[in-house]
Amino acid sequence: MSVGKRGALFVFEGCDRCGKTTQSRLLAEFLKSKGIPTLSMNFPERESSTGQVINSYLTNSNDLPDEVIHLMFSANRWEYMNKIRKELLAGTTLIVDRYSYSGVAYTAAKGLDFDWCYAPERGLIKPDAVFYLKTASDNLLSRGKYGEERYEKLEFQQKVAEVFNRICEQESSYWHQIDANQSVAEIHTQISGIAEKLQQQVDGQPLNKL
Ligand code: T5A
Ligand code: NA
Repeated sequence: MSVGKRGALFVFEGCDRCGKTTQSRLLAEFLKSKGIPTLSMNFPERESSTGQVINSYLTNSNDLPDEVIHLMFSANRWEYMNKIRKELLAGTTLIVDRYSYSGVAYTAAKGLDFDWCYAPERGLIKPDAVFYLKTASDNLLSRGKYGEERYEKLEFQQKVAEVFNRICEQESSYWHQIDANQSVAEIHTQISGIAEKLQQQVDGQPLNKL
């Protein structure tokens, strides 16, 4: 399938508090200021039918088997795949705060099999770049106490980070490891430089699948 002008799919990943939301917003503003049509999204998307179940799980108001919530997170992404494809092919660049890799990292950190965790993500649209905001988890404690949500505990975050590191090595062709300890401005400068360059390269390139 040949495509004309299409948008880029940029994803932010990392542990809780690493600065994804801050950097997603800055990158979106930057690209818009360059005249590039840009849309921001985040996963989990808590508004949809699966999103409401996920939200009550994360806020500890309902319990589900690990396998079930894993598949819910994945289904939540599948719910938005047609929209994502449509936007990209219409020339809109998407900036997505968390994606399949969070799905894999948070469930594998519980001890479930890595390949099993990846399986339901296969077939989703592959990002053009993943910006991995990396830092030792205890550095993030200085950003205020973790909140009340289910996964916001240091020991668990350290396990999550190990899985992210593994994925980063495995997917090194399009993962960009960024030192999350730098200032907000330094991180933004680094990411916007990479994104601007890649943005010019995606034209005419087909969408790939995970
Ligand atoms: N999850 C998610 C799964 O288990 N499976 C899945 O498939 C998916 C998609 C919800 C949870 O769901 C899990 C992972 C999560 O535990 P969420 O709704 O995306 O995920 O919520 P979070 O991503 O956890 O939001 P965070 O609280 O982690 O924050 P961000 O977006 O990483 O960080 P941000 O930008 O809000 O910054 C946090 C704080 O640090 C400061 C900011 O001002 C803010 O106070 N800050 C910095 N301070 C110093 N230096 C910097 N460079 C800074 N950058 C930001
Ligand atoms: Na959080």
